[in-house]
Amino acid sequence: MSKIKISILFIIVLFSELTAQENLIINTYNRATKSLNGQWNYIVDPYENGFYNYRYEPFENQAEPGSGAFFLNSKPKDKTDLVEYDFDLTDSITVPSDWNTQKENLYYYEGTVWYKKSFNYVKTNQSNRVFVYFEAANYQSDVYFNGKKLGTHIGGFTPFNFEVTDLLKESDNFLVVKVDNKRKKEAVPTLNTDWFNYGGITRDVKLVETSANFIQDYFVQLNPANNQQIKGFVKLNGKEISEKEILISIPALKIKTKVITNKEGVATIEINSKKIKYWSTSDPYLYDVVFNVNGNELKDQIGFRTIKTSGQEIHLNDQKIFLKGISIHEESPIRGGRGYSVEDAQQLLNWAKELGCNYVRLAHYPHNEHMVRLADKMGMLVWEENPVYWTISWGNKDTYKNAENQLTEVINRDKNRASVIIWSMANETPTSEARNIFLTNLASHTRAIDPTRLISAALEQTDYQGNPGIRTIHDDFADVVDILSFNQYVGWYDGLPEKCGQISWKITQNKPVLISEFGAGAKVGLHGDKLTRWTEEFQEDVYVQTLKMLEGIEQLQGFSPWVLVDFKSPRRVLPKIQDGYNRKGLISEDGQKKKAFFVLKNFYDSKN
Ligand code: GCB
Repeated sequence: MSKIKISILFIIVLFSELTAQENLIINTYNRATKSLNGQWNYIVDPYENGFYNYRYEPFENQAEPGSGAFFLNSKPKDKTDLVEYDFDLTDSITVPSDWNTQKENLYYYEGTVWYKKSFNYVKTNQSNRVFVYFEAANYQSDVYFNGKKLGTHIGGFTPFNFEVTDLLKESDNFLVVKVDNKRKKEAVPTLNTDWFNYGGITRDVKLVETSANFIQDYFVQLNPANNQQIKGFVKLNGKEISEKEILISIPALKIKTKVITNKEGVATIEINSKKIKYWSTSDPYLYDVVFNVNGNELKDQIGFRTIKTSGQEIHLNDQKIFLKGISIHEESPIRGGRGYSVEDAQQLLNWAKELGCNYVRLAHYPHNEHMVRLADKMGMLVWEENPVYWTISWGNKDTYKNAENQLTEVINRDKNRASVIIWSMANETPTSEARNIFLTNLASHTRAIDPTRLISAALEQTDYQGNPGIRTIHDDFADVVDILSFNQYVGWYDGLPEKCGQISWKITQNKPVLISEFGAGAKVGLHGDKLTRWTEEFQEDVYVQTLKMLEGIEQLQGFSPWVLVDFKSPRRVLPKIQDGYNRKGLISEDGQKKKAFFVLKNFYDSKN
């Protein structure tokens, strides 16, 4: 066995015990919930004074934390008592939303902000259980409820929940969250990215009320090996979960079936039907799937399709498909800042549709659940991406664990969405043995938990045998992926647009090729000749030349140019042109379409 194989094995064994948040409740959209969105009190705490005492020991580790601990939401007991903070006298901030675009003085703030929400809550049934569920908060969240620590979550783009049943009162509950968006070298992503590090509780927060034993999770997808079989599992959470009967029905298929749980509360599902109408981009048909346990019902809207590669082709429902895509960052096209609402998702996907897309790359981190649910309804195929970007600390085992955890959380959340066809492990990561092991382990983990989708990563291209006129993909991870994707910027970072005409491609892997990025920057409304940087004409020419160049790649099965809309990035400082924005959008941040938009639209509209 080679050295690399031994170390891969070692890492697999080492990490097999480290799992993601095991109790993630999926499909909160169709459950009994109470929103905790709205106004929250907040304290900006750059010194983390509310977390550490003056000896720099966390208050939460002290037997008597004292009234300085912010999670206690302390109030003076009498007029002599010293308490140096008061959540209820502070300013308020809207949840969901980043703090940077809500509060002018927090625009570039990276650090800790404490959030507090007080509320009353009466359960509909005494025996029910209650969980607090966060769709996302960036980056680390320490969550406390009625003065007790519930737990910590790491990662800015995936959901997490904690049970509060035993701490919940009918009135005067207080939920305190310490959110810290400090960038760290060993984090995922790391210190260096080309996007804005929005901080805060950026997505919805809700209470989820469930029965004592409830359906926490399920996986219901078409069997990739048999398109007349719906396959997966359903999992209960509670004290009495073994040997339980769960009814599954799909009324439109006249299916009613029973499964029985094992000791872990899990039952496998295998439902055969010859009448399944397949979900597709032209007919995104979703079935109501209904689970029933002890009279408690949970519904979802699920599409059934297969996605596979065959040699150098991508097949949706056994038919070849060309992916007409665009890359998207999750910024609100309506108000700026981190996107969070259904309307934000709607606007972004409507633009993609107008561009003629059947596919979107959701870069560079998991987007809101609204996005993929909407994509399901609109028939838009989706690439979802883990924020393993550029120079991750490949040799650090906690970094690996963190990356695997974030990936597991998005897979858990979206594994029933027909639109999602690709899990992307990483973006533009420099090759090395440690990186290859890291990404290979992520890929094996992904295949183990979701065998129904394809794996990819945005790789980089290089000169073929030292010849800059011929480009190739020379990367060991290319052997692991199902779809060979890479970013390339000939005409922008790499010569001028005419250079596209001088490049040929020699791709040796027998796999479908999906170009994950190409593009050029342009300031909307800036016009000139096509050799003048930042003009719409320059960007337009890069698109014209690139599209011609890509015709020379035999295995090409689609692309997702960079990027739908101009987005904020602190790296982009050129006055009067960038002003803090990456200008490679086909649409400006205020919604104006640039000339290149129409070049791509014409290409997509004329392509089957
Ligand atoms: C890339 C990165 C993307 C950047 C883009 C650019 O290759 O993947 O995150 O924003 O280039 O504009 O340079």
